[in-house]
Amino acid sequence: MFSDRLLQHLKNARSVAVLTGAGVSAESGVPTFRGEDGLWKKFKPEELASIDAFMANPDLVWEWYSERSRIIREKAPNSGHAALAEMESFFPEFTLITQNVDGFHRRAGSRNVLELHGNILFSRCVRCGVKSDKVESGMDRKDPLCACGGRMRPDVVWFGEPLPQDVLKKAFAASEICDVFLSIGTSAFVHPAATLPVVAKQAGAYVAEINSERTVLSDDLDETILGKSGEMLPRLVAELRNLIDRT
Ligand code: BJW
Ligand code: ZN
Repeated sequence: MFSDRLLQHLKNARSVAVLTGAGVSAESGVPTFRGEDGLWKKFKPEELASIDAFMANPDLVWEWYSERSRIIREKAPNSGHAALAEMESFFPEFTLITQNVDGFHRRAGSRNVLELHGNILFSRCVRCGVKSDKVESGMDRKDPLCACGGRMRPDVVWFGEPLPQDVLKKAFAASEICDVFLSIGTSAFVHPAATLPVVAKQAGAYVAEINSERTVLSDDLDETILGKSGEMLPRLVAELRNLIDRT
């Protein structure tokens, strides 16, 4: 199932970095973006997930985000999230970098989490930048306003927008110094997130991918483990626990 190389690298690792994507939450019932049942099959990113779309039709964009945040509130983290939360305790340094906006990693108990693309359960003012967790106001009033009069928008990162710089800096730093890097449940299409496994590899880390299918990065990584993260991650954690207990 897992190569001896991966297990030995993990056993000896001091620092581990993990990048997760929508695939990790798929088994919780949260749709992914790409692929047959992906969100982008039904909705065009430029019509709903861009600042231009938002400014042109905030009601429509809020409707979409309110519905998605409602689904996320109703769903729960799965066994893959739980396994990653447990894995954090195995290593002196463990950084969980996620592209996901659902907040599931923290809900599952992970502590050192870097959210690259924001969090759908929060909103922020386009004018003064103040944040709010009252995303529900997006449902009560479709175009909620900040106290300063600016428009509140979902606190996520749309295409063409910069990622939060402090978070991105920490993600690059963790990727550069880690001994093992795991890329899990991401198509690796979106940058700069997809650059992180490459940065880790170039810096000498052992880089493995766990995904339902091969990705654009697979050929450049040390190994790809094909399977569902909700099944593979608990198995990997169980094997690691055994290895660590035996030493
Ligand atoms: C399973 C599974 C199971 C299923 N188990 N696996 C370099 C090269 C080319 C382009 C660029 C570049 N640098 C920047 C760009 C432009 C752009 C970009 O990357 N474009 C490419 C798509 C071509 N990037 C940006 O615009 C970024 N901003 C930026 O770079 O700013 C620069 C700047 C600086 C200064 C000033 C101004 C600008 C921003 C990117 C923002 C991405 N936002 C979104 C939406 C978030 C909000 C929302 O939720 O609505 O983030 S897009 C969407 O894609 C979302 C995701 O986080 C992201 C990644 O998707 P992910 O997670 O990989 O999901 P999927 O669906 O693609 O893949 C799931 C995978 O899981 C699949 O492989 C399945 O097989 C697998 N799977 N079930 C395991 N159970
Ligand atoms: Zn404001």
